[in-house]
Amino acid sequence: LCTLFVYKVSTSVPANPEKENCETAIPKVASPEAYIKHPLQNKWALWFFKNDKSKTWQANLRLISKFDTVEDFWALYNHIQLSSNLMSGCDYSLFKDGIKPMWEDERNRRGGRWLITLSKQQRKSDLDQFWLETLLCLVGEAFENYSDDVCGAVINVRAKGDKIAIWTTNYENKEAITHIGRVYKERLGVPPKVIIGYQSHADTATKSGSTSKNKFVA
Ligand code: MGP
Repeated sequence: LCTLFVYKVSTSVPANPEKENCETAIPKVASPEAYIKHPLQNKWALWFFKNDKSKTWQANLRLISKFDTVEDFWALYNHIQLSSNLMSGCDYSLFKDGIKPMWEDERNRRGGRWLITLSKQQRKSDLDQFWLETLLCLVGEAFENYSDDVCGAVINVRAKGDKIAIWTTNYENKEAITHIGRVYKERLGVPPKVIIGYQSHADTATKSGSTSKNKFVA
């Protein structure tokens, strides 16, 4: 199999092989860096939601594609629209392969989310940067020992104010949730005096007003 990766740097025969140094006489083997894509710890799936009111919420959710290397992440990221260019009502979701970006998934059922709510002005100043940083936290496994608790992240583009959230698997895992919240807030550069909240999906799904109560804050 190794020979598959061996290639000749020069195919020309040296005029006087005796005088050539060894390096040019031996076919070069490319360094693995040159041809192996850099694997990510997890495989990820990017989903898109478009608000078509004639369809159910689930029917509006579409898988865009999956990736498991650094190179394929950037290829996909560079290929799609920035969130700030999407129509209001659209979402992107990035979830670990095998977890659907919905409350009903077995890995989300008992879970919740760290929610970043943005003002209307922040669409221009912060939205795309915050979402990219969120994606990098996920694919780069920024939450160390607690990365297993992470299911994915969602960005909601909304006229009333955009939202970004990291979804975790169990709202009872206090240690994991507080660690993830602390690191996430730091990575986004949210000032310490600005408080972010974590809510369970169960509360979000059954809320009557526009907000559900925080189980944790960071
Ligand atoms: P939303 O898209 O998460 O937020 O939920 P939005 O549009 O800002 O609305 P708000 O209620 O938070 O102010 C909008 C609606 O989409 C919900 O009320 C549900 O009807 C539906 N919905 C959202 N999610 C994440 C789910 C889900 O995971 N499963 C199902 N079945 N419906 C969902």
